[in-house]
Amino acid sequence: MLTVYDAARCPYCARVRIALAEKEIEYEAIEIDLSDRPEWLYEKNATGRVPVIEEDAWILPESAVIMEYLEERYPEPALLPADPADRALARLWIFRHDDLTRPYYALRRGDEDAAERFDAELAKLDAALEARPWLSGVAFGLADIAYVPWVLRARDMLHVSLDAFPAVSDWVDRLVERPSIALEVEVVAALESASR
Ligand SMILES: N[C@@H](CCC(=O)N[C@@H](CS)C(=O)NCC(=O)O)C(=O)O
Repeated sequence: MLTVYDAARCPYCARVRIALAEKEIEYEAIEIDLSDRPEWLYEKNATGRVPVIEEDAWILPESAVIMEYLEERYPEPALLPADPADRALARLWIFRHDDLTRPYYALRRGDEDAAERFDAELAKLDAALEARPWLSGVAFGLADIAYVPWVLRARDMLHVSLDAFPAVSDWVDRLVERPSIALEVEVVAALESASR
């Protein structure tokens, strides 16, 4: 049985939860209180961060690496395109996720220019999603999973409007039809109502 050291509020953990749900892999989730982390978490990940997965005493941190591991260990359904060029482009999105997440965290901190910076990144996503239906290319996949946790949290917790970004709005509408993402929408709604 796979174990996930998890935190509901963590968008990096959301990547792993979504990938596992898409692949219908059973796992045990151990919720970590990030404000009062157990000492033993540092033995599993020297940075003390989540997510971490554990399988038969074998341990792996880092959400992007975990997603790739899950894709190779449990290849069906495929979440990376078959074509090597498309796979590389999906990986490029994942590699550059900081472009979106840095302004997201700036927005959460209330930095002065953060809203403009975040909107500029949404505009980049919008242009990409106008050209192709998914960040992963012609089909849903890991690049979409890598970005959607922050977009949902921005929309539902930071009240960022997606109205000016029709291709992003359409992408989110298509994503939330997937049970794996619908579950994350519920996680985010619970976080939002707990914070009120
Ligand atoms: N690069 C890591 C980032 C994980 C991360 O930053 N997790 C946050 C929660 S969202 C965390 O554990 N924060 C605790 C800390 O930074 O001490 C990944 O992709 O898994």
